Amino acid sequence: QMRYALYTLEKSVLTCVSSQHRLEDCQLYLLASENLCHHGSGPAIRESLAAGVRIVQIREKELSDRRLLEHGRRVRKWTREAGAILIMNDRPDLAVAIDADGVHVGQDELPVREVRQIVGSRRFIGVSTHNIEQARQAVLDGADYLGVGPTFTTATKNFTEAEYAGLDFVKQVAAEITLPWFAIGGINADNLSAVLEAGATRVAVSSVICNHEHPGEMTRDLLEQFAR
Ligand code: 3NM
Repeated sequence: QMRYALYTLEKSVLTCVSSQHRLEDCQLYLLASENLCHHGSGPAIRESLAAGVRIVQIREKELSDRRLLEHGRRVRKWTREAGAILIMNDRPDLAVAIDADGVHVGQDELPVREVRQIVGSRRFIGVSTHNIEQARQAVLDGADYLGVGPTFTTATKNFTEAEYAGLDFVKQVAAEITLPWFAIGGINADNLSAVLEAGATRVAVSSVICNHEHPGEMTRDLLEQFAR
């Protein structure tokens, strides 16, 4: 019995360590929204997975629950086949229903503690942060990764003047936060190098890939910049 207890403990520690590594290794995070995509979010997701994206977020604010469930199950299949992490925006219940790897919440959504009760300890919880105090708090709350932004102005999400963060916030986070984090907001092929120079090692993008005529090409463009 003792040996069994040790075995299951070891197995859960190993699972935990290896899935954390999977997250750390991701450089480019795609947030996919149907209404941003030229040819629908399905093709954008599949093309970017084929081009090397290893983490995808379903970010749909307008689909009915039933449609979101169906869409989520399709994306779960594609991400699993590609060995990629799948995150559900804003909906811990649907993250569990489609067996996503995690859920992402903003500052006005459910706090990490409540989300953890729904999704359990094995799923990732990501938190959007817009200043260093929020970033520190998310770490204390037990988030698994952070969104850090908005780095540049973006039309994808509405921000107040006070929430605008910029490259200075990226630099602050780079200097003190050890949890995996993704710079986000208005990042494209032209400004990515400035974000990496500011200390980011991972970025999250939406429109630059979704809105591109050839999402796979833009994905490769961005990933090549990391390689350099
Ligand atoms: N969250 P794009 S910025 C969804 O700063 C989102 O927390 C942000 O889309 C944050 O790459 C953002 O098209 C929009 O600018 C990201």
